[in-house]
Amino acid sequence: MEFYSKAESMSREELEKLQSERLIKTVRRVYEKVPFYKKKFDEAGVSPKDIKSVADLSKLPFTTKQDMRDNYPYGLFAAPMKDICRIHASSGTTGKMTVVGYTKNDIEVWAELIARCITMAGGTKDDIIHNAYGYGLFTGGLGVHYGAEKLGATVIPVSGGNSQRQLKIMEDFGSTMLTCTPSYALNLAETAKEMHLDRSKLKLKAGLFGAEPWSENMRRDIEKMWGIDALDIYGLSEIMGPGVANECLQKNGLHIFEDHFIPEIIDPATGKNVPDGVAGELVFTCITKEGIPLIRYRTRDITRLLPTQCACGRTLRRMERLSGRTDDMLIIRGVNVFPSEIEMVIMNIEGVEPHYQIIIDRAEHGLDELEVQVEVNEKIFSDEIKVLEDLEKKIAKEIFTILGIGVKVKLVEPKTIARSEGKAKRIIDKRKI
Ligand code: DLL
Repeated sequence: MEFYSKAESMSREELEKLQSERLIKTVRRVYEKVPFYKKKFDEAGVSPKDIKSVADLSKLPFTTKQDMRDNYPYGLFAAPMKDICRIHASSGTTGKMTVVGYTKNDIEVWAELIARCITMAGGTKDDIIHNAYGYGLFTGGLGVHYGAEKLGATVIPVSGGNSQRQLKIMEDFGSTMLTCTPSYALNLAETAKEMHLDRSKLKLKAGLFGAEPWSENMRRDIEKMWGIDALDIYGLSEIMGPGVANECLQKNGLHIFEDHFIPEIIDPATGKNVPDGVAGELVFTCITKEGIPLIRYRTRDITRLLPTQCACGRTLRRMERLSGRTDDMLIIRGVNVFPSEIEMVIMNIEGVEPHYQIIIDRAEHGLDELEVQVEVNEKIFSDEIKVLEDLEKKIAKEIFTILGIGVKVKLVEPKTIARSEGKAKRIIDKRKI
């Protein structure tokens, strides 16, 4: 089978050799060019000479989000500003923005990675890519844009928002692939339904959805609503943007572009590496970046590396769909839960719409309480109170059986929960801590 890059089917030995060469170069580069890394390595008692292969990776100290904040805006750049041709930043709900810079070569590599993602989803230069990720400081829009062009496909830089217009464009311009957040894909599908859009007029065949957590059940809903293959695309600004890992049509985990980023999974509490197959915090080391090559960056994302080979023939290791972020994990009366697990449960229940919100509050007795607000369809909502109450109980019972936590469930009218055009806000934390 032909892949976009020969790196996708390299033997483990070949790949590790390439990774080692690139790692050695990057470590030398950051040590020489970024005072922060020189200091950090010196303090950890490690010198670039100690890094001879990927096996030495764990000798290096971690980089954290706090390090990025402390060196805001350009302190971790390893290239002079005259060589930086683009800046992106993630807004960050807490604290300062995280700022990243790209050299011309970084942009070129990034475009190639996105071209590889699109190819994994079955896309070719014949595709018309409807790119509804936001354009701007967010990496989604421009990241996907350059990759689609690199592949030779046609890109429609529609960005987020104005759903009715999006659908008109999709129909008139013959879009074949949709790229946006999974929550916006649902939002668009809902608008299409309201507009009585005839789906047979659309040419859409696949979508690359990411930038926020979603579940297998959400995939099922999106695929059904659109009649397409819905694939998961992962990335983060600090490491590159979209295109750090992507699902192939096997839909069984995301292939990590290991020729550019070395993944590790660590126990977030101890910082120790865990074996493949065990869940923990995902850590990446950039080995080809010039602008801001981060070493052992703690993403705070939780996943595991899948130990088996993928049936598609790619040898790049896969990570499981993210289960959440360390900072999104809710601890409800001692039980750890991720919002995506709640999503998985509620979206398996008949009559429930894929729109929900989790509200955390601290009750008078001092314990945290969780309320799950879920939209139901018109038919159920207009039913008798008793039917609604029974459904609330059923959902709460299901959450208790599967996740072991007691929550309050509130069914709400169709369209009450705010629709997103980018990343959905699933959690509202009312606790005043
Ligand atoms: O969200 C980059 C991106 C754009 C990825 C478009 C995919 C598509 P940031 O704004 O820096 O970058 O946010 C990164 O979003 O650490 C994850 O917590 C989350 N995230 C990204 N992709 C996924 C995904 C972009 N496929 C943060 N599944 C990451 C779950 C995701 N969470």
